[in-house]
Amino acid sequence: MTQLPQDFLWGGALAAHQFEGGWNKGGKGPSVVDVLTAGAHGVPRRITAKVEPDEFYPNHEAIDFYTHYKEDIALFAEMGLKVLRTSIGWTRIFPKGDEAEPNEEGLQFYDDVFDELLKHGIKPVITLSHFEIPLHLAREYGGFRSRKVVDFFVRFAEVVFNRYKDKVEYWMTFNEINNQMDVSNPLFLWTNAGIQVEEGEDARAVMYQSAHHQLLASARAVQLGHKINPDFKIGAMVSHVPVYPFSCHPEDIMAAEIANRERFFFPDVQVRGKYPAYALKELERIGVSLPIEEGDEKILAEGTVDYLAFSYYMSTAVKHDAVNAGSDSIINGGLDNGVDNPYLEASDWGWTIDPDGLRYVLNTLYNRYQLPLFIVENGFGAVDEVVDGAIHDHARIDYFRSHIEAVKSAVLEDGVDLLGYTPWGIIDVVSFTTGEMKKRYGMIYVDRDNDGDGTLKRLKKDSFDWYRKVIETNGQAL
Ligand code: BGP
Repeated sequence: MTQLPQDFLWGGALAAHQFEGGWNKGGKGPSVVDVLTAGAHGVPRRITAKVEPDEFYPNHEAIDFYTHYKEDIALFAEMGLKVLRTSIGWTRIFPKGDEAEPNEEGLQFYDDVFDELLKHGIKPVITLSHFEIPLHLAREYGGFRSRKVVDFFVRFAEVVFNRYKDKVEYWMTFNEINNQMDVSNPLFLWTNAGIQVEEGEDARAVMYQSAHHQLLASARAVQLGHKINPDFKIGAMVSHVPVYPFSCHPEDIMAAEIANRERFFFPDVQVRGKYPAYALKELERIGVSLPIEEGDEKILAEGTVDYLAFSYYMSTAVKHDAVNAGSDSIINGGLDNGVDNPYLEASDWGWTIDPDGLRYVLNTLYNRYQLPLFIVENGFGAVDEVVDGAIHDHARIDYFRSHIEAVKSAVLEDGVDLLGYTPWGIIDVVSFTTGEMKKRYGMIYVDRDNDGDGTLKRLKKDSFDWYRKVIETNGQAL
């Protein structure tokens, strides 16, 4: 094979809460992200107690895809996308999460969006929850601390699987389910699992216990989906920031091995159907028991995923004797011994640029799990300038070129089975970690600034035509 497979799924990636807007339209209820304030360079986003804002929540309006979807999908089609990876806003379907019946207006919205995509030959690839747990389930039930939330998630999955069974083939259960392993950042447990850790609680214990419920929810959804449509491909989705040893010092190697468990714990269960030995040992050491009930192990064993999707943005490194040397907990994935890698350059937000890391990750994940992989996020967050109506985003094109080269090496030289590649934020969206519009990923520019001002006009960046040619030539013209 000298070329990527003809059916390689070139696409773009988005998440409902970061681009749809219309946060309370069409009967939609608030989700956990609807109470996240805007951040700014270096200032973390905060979780507020109220829903009705007296503070600015950038995702409430986002880029208003809710009313612009026809225009945006036409642009995606012009680019030649074969798939669009996005999510279903859980609270459009179940505004509070615990209702018996779904909200028809929310279901109709996704019918309209999926029909519009399919009309243009673009297949939707859908994440059930991309940081979108209903706020009511977080506030009233403590999110995935409660076993009841497993049933609410499965009910939501059942409704959308049935409704869209002829329109969607590829599904994922939870976006970046593993980033909550970084319990030092309160945002992740909140957006992944609907949990706020109380004073005096051991965050890691809380995380592991609720993770059991979330893993059950994922496994039950996989089983149910396969019953509803045996052709469904249902995947896990993880963030993979590989941790390199800083040197060949054996203790650095071991420090990296241990740190990488943060990345592997969730997919180890979702792919292999049981808890890995290192996690059971850690639980024993910290004196935590999981809320396992009769039958749970069988569900985990029988609800394994069909493929593994992941996001890749950067790599990091650890040094066994470094303590909190890392410059930022997000960048270093909450690793106490995270350090800067002197061989790599970084984006304006400090995310390292490491295309070889993508080839490394593709090999690591494929050899560990022997399942088809799907890169459902990869991209370069940068400030874009509009000059005479044009955006010359050459740094972004360079980033994609080098990463697609890495993809080709992994597939063509290493034999990795890869389903497709969907760059993150194909159109500018609200940044998740910072809450800014200024950190842009798109190949389509949206005129909206950090304060929410702007015409919302869409403009093609230079990367738009570049990527169109990449897709047209199946990755030959880079
Ligand atoms: C991933 C999320 C996305 C997205 C992306 C880029 O963690 O799945 O939702 O936002 O990262 O991150 P950011 O927007 O913070 O730059």
